[in-house]
Amino acid sequence: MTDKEAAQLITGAAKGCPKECGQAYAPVNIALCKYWGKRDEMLNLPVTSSLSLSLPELGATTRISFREGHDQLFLDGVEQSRDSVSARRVSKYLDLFRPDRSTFFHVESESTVPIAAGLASSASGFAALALALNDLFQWNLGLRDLSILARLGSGSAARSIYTGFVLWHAGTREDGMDSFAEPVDGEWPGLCMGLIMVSRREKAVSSRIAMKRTVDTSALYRAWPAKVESDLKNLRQAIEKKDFDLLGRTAESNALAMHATMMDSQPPVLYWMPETVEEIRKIWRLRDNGLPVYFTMDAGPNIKMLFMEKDASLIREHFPDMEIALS
Ligand code: 2P0
Repeated sequence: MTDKEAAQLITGAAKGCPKECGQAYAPVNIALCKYWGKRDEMLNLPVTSSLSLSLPELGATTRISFREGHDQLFLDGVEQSRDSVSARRVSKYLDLFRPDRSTFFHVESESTVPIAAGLASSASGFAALALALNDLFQWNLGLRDLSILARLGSGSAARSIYTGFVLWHAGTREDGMDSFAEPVDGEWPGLCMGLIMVSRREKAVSSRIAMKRTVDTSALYRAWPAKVESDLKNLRQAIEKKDFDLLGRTAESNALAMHATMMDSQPPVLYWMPETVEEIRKIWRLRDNGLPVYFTMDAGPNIKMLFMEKDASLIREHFPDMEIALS
């Protein structure tokens, strides 16, 4: 099945009279058990399930309306040239939803996170775009369908449809209709995530390319599905029992294993910078001294620390530049 057929399967039955402008907000999400590797590249179907935590304060607000001639994309108030990577990627996604070939869109998106700095800006961006399209066309789709539509733009966007803990089911169907995200029950007051920005520069290798290279060339990747299965079990148990050490330990180990598979690829992918290693060693030192703090990392050099609110002031003393993203 193509991505266009998948989109039509979902939106085809939806009736509604388009509005002048659609608008939506979607949060960033940080995976505690990562999505790394696809079983279908066109549909962004993952090899494994994944589990994330949304950061409600960080995200993208997107407005979309109709226009003539060609698509127009503004990111944080700046018009993107039509042949830029971002404009081409958005237009390709909008192709899935054009009622006819002469319908074009004006899209404006404001993000509270730096684009392509390993902070999952494509996840909130495509989730907000899918939700804004639903508003524009007045499809009134359910969240499960919207999660599938968001996935067609970027895999991790499937999870940014929700707040809180979110599980994205890998699914087994070839058409991907069972590969959507759902919220996981479990409020966790006091759970904090702090960001350490090692670099705001755009990464040299996109996660899409790094993921494919890992699947194609890493022998270590063969162990990844079993690792994910066990980590998901532990994370669900940690969320249910509010076992912070189990949550932190599992998330940290999952991120390190993902990076190990990248480093094992040919040619190798290494997102870490010297400061990344310094900060990791600092976190481990603090933990050895009894401070419960863990980290996770995505496809970039930046670090997301996990800790409890009761320890926040101590953590801030050690990491004065930390930005608190969830508390
Ligand atoms: C994640 N990442 O679970 C993992 C961990 C990066 C590291 O999902 O090709 O931008 O658009 O489906 O979603 C980043 O990959 O990739 C990602 P596409 P995406 O958050």
